Parts: sequence; C-alpha cells; structure tokens
Amino acid sequence: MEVPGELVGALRRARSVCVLTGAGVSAESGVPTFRDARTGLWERYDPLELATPEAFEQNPRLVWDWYAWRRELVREAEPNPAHHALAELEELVPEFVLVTQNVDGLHRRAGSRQVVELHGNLGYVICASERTPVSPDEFVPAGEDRPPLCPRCGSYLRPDVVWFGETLSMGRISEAQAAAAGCDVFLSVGTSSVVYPAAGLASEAARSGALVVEVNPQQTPLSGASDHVLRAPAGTALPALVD
Ligand code: BJW
Repeated sequence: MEVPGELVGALRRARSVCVLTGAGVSAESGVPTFRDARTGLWERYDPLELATPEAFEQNPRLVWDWYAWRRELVREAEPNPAHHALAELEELVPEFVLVTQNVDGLHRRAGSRQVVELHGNLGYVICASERTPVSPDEFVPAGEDRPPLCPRCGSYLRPDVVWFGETLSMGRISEAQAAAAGCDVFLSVGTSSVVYPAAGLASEAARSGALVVEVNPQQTPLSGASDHVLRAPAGTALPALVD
C-alpha cells in the first residue's frame, strides 16, 4: 500500500514515537473486537455489558467464564504482521512507547518491550476485594455456578483488567500521558477512539505538536482530527509504514 512521503519522512526523523493500539490490531490474529461482528460468547452477550463491575456482581460466573474463554482464544492466537511491525519500529526509534488498551498480551509476545497495558492483562487473576494477584495453583474452587475464591479472604477471584467505571492505574495512565505529550509522532491503531482516558491521548499529543496518524479501516471520532489516516487493516498498513 502507498504511504504518504511526508509520513515516512516524519517517522524517519522522529526522536520519539508513541503508539496507542486497540482491539483492531489483534483482529487479524482472530481475536474479536468489542464493537465489530460478534463470534463465540459475543453472539449471545454484549461484551460492553459484560466488561462491567455490575455484570460481575449480578452474574460472576458468566463473567468469569467469558474471560476464561477469551484467555483460551488468546493462548491459541499468534501475533500478526501488525504486532511484528510495531516491535520492529521500536528498534528503529530512539524513544518509543506502545500504549495498548488490549488485554491479550500479543504485543509482548511479538517482541515489543516498552508496553503500557492500560486496561490490564487477562492472563492475570486478582482477588476482587484485596486486588492482589492470585496464581492458578492457589485458586479455591467454589462449584459450577461461582468463580473460584481467594485463598486468603474467600472473596471471588476476577481477571486483572479495568472495567467501565473503574479507575486505571495512576502509574500506567501517567506514563501513557507523558509519552503522548512528549512524542513527535502519535499513531492510533485499531481503536474506535471512544473509550476514555485512552481516547484522550491523541489530543494530548496533538496539543504538544505531534503528527497524529490513524490506522483504521473505518472512520472514528479521531479521523477528522488526524494529520494522516491510513484506511487499511493494521496488518497491511503497519508493515508498509515500517519497511
Ligand atoms: C481494525 C481492524 C484491523 C477492525 N486493523 N483496525 C470522559 C468522557 C466520557 C466518558 C468517560 C470519560 N472518562 C471516563 C469515562 C467513562 C468510560 C468511558 O470512556 N465511556 C465511553 C464509552 C463514553 N471510561 C471508563 O469507565 C474508564 N475509567 C475511568 O475513566 O475511570 C474514571 C471515571 C470513571 C467513571 C466516570 C468518569 C471517570 C475505564 C475504561 C475501561 C474500558 N474497559 C474495556 C474492557 C477491558 C477488559 C477487557 O478486555 O475485557 O476496555 S471496554 C473495551 O473498550 C476494552 C477496550 O480496551 C476498550 C476500547 O475498545 P477498542 O480497543 O477501541 O475496540 P473497539 O471494538 O471499540 O474498536 C475496534 C476498532 O478496530 C474499530 O474502530 C475497527 O474499525 C477497528 N478494526 N479491524 C485495524 N484489521
């Protein structure tokens, strides 16, 4: 695919690059997005209604099973050319931060090192009350209709992810904001740009004078405010950008 010369030049000259990714970057690995076509458990339940503390309160086993299903899906998935291109870009730029909203861990598996997982990682489990990590060999089974329990306090266990209405880790959001505000080029890849605070990072970058680039086959609220839009799947656009 054709990449605008100005964009290629800006990336070559960039001292600092910040990338924000969303579910679309993993779509070509077979991991469903949140707001696109539905497969598997997505057919019957709205993912946006399951990713809430209210859903966990009302039906903890359903939410636990949904994440167990996704964990399995992700375990079997492989990073795609978009993940690999971003890992390669990190090696070419003096300062590079990859901020992801994804909880699938595929960026690290592709070799990216400087990764900020804004919404957590579904590979880890925490106690819903204490918020401390619990490893699988410590899980206390609680029957078929409830999630496993914390070995220390007996509360339900839950995935270590950020649901709607929950606050993000201060450390992670500060790191992401500093990277966005300090970069020369900001790439927004495969995100619908509607969930905050992640969706605000592009405007922070633009305010500081960064070139803002969107990679997404569909229009989003960020499209009109971007300096360049690559209307293509990330697995096509990112390798073309990096080569
Ligand atoms: C491709 C492609 C291909 C397809 N290549 N692209 C300010 C204003 C208004 C509201 C708020 C605000 N601040 C906070 C809020 C409330 C709320 C919020 O933002 N709501 C909006 C929906 C309005 N935010 C929060 O609650 C956050 N907490 C917070 O801010 O705390 C303080 C606070 C609380 C309450 C009120 C005010 C302040 C927490 C947000 C946590 C989001 N959690 C989830 C679940 C994570 C765990 C899990 O994975 O299960 O995060 S929800 C879900 O959305 C998930 C995603 O990370 C996130 C973003 O979705 P994403 O990645 O963009 O995916 P999609 O599916 O939406 O888009 C995919 C895109 O890919 C599409 O555009 C496709 O076109 C594209 N695509 N194939 C490239 N091959």
